[in-house]
Amino acid sequence: MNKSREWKSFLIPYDQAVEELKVKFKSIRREYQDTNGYSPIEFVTGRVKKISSILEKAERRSIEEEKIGEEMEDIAGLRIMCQFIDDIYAVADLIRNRSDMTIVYEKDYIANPKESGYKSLHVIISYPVQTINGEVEILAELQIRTLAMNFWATIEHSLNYKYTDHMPEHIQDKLQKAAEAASSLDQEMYTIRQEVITAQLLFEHKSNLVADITKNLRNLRASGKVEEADKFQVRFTKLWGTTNVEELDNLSREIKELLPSYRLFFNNDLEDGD
Ligand code: 0O2
Ligand code: 0O2
Repeated sequence: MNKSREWKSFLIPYDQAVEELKVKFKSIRREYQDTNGYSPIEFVTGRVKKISSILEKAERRSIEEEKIGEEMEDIAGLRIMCQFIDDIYAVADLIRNRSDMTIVYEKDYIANPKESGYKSLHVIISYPVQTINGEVEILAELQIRTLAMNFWATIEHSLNYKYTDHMPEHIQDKLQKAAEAASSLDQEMYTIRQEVITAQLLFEHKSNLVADITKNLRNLRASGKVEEADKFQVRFTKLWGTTNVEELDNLSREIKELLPSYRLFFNNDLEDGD
């Protein structure tokens, strides 16, 4: 078998793990949004390490080629971005309680930032992947961080790539200051956490109301109550661009109150009006 095909087959479970884990963490986000309205996960990205980076790291760490799977933890990597620092630990708790992945160990670079100024919580997991040859247990690295930590790490990573091991001192200094500024930003944002969450919940509630009203106005028209629907429509047009959620709530209720009696007659033609 040629080398490139060997690498391809070695990386298959890692590729699959990244795809599966992205789906799982995105589903957690959706589930939180649909139930709580607020999710500790803001967004998720993932990647499989490039072969050149795997080889470079193996050489740097003196890892023999046959031991790469056992000893290199970040071939499969997920980044989970959070709005606030305590969301990071909420996500870590969530991972601890799952039965489909096992935590091998954690590195808390928030409590103990790296010399560079890097902050993130790294959770190394063992994750079972089903392949055509049976189950394979692989390691994956979950980097959990705030948006500010992610901003800093992304920029610093690019600069590191440019300068490799020879980052000029004045740039190192700037990065140190930027890391401190990112931490202050996280702390400042934390002090208005509740306001931010309330605003987001309100936004989510309003989006749901607008969707509901639009759907139920269609249902009302379909049931023949065109005149009533037109009147509601006028009120809705005035209201939907405003922040008057209370009035939107009232409007939504009034429309719904008209619907059930019509449902009896037009059951099959109506969309779900709940
Ligand atoms: P949605 O509905 O846009 O949230 P993918 O292939 O899309 O599963 P991949 O390749 O791992 O994901 O990473 P990619 O394409 O860099 O981004 C993954 C998701 O993160 C995408 O959303 C991006 O929109 C989202 N994303 C990236 N940067 C930011 C950011 O700064 N803020 C926010 N809020 N989201 C960001 P999805 O998964 O396509 O869905
Ligand atoms: P990628 O895919 O380019 O991100 P090491 O031997 O230091 O490479 P180790 O000890 O196995 O790695 O793990 P560590 O240092 O806990 O975490 C490695 C990953 O964390 C890195 O992956 C980065 O993604 C991130 N990271 C760690 N330190 C820093 C830092 O100072 N700045 C930035 N921007 N990111 C950091 P790689 O290897 O860079 O791969």
